[in-house]
Amino acid sequence: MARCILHIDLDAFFVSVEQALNPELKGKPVIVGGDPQGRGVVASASYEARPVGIHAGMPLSRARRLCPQAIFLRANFSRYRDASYRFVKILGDFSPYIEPLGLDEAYLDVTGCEEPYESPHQLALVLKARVYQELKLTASVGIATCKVVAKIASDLCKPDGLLEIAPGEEQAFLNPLPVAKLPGVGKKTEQSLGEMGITTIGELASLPLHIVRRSLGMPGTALHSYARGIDTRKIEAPGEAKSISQELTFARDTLNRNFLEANLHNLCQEVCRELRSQNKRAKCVAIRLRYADFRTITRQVTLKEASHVTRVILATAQQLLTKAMAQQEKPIRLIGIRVSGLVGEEKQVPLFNSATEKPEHLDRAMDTIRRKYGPTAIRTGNSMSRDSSQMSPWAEERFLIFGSQ
Ligand code: DCP
Ligand code: CA
Repeated sequence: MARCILHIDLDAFFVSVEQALNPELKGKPVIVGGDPQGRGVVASASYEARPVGIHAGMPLSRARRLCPQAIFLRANFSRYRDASYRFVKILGDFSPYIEPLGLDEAYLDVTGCEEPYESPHQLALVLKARVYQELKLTASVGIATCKVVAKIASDLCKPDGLLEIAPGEEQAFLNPLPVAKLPGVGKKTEQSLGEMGITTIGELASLPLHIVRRSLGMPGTALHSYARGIDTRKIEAPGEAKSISQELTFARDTLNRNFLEANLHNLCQEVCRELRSQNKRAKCVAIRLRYADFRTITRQVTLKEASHVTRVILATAQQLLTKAMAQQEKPIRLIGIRVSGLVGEEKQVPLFNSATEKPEHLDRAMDTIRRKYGPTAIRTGNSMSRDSSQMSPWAEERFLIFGSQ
């Protein structure tokens, strides 16, 4: 029996969450990113802002020039995480086979889950309606017999669309589309294929496999199958996060030690809060520094005992920062922290360890308060100085990255 896969992607996610919370923003060009005067980039743009060419990843300064009347908002990650959680929960009412990708998209295998719906199409309509009723967010949905076709379909019908590719129609659907629509085809692959005179998915599909392999190497095999509408990948439940990281790009390059430490403190707090909410501890702590010339270094150490205590992780990160700054005196553009070697609570450090227990209780109490009243409700020690006016670091902030990077 043919499988029935849905790919569901929320439209203009960060912006739509802001619009759902403040309806005055609806129907207007809205851009979520960092400070438009600074060096941040566009994270999400409303569809009203897109006709002039604004897209994710574009420097905010350029977006401001292209669309001066746009409303610029800073990203509020806890809101997006909350919406994402509720989105995935709704999906769970339609099928247990969910594979979330990032915060705002997921595959759903609904093979055999049609009951009580007349068809996958009707199921998708009900799903879209629920997402809208409960979250005030629109979703675009692709329906197909495999992941790659469902994903391309949802992309093509954005925003607020629904596109079903019937079994057997995959190749005809894909043939005329540009190769760049295939997930995995980036600028470089597009260029390599272009040099071979291949611009559409159909042209790629009709090439003999060994020619594709010669040009693109091993990844060419999968791309060649996808181009022919063949994709046997199953829906995979999200794996355990292998690392948690967060980083920050400054508005101005800096060598100011206090400023760097204050930001490191904030990043550590975020990462440790996430560790605790996942009931995990980390064995390895790494910092990442990007210098003004974009050279990027990573320094890592392994802890004697896995920890999720902010004070412990921060002390380690500070040592790494001290060492790195002693070796290199160039102004810094970006600072990041990553914890990895994650272990579950059952493998925790000895009970009644008075050295770690108190800070841990304090951390947990602070997590509760921040969850209730927002991230700025409490500041401790060094993290306070991040607010001081000569240190306005906020330019670009990516959300917490869970994964194996
Ligand atoms: N995002 C980001 N930086 C990027 C790309 C995306 O911070 N360079 C964040 C903001 C987006 C969210 O991830 O809202 C989802 O990314 P999408 O690529 O799905 O973009 P949108 O949901 O904003 O728009 P679309 O309607 O095209 O899906
Ligand atoms: Ca999206």
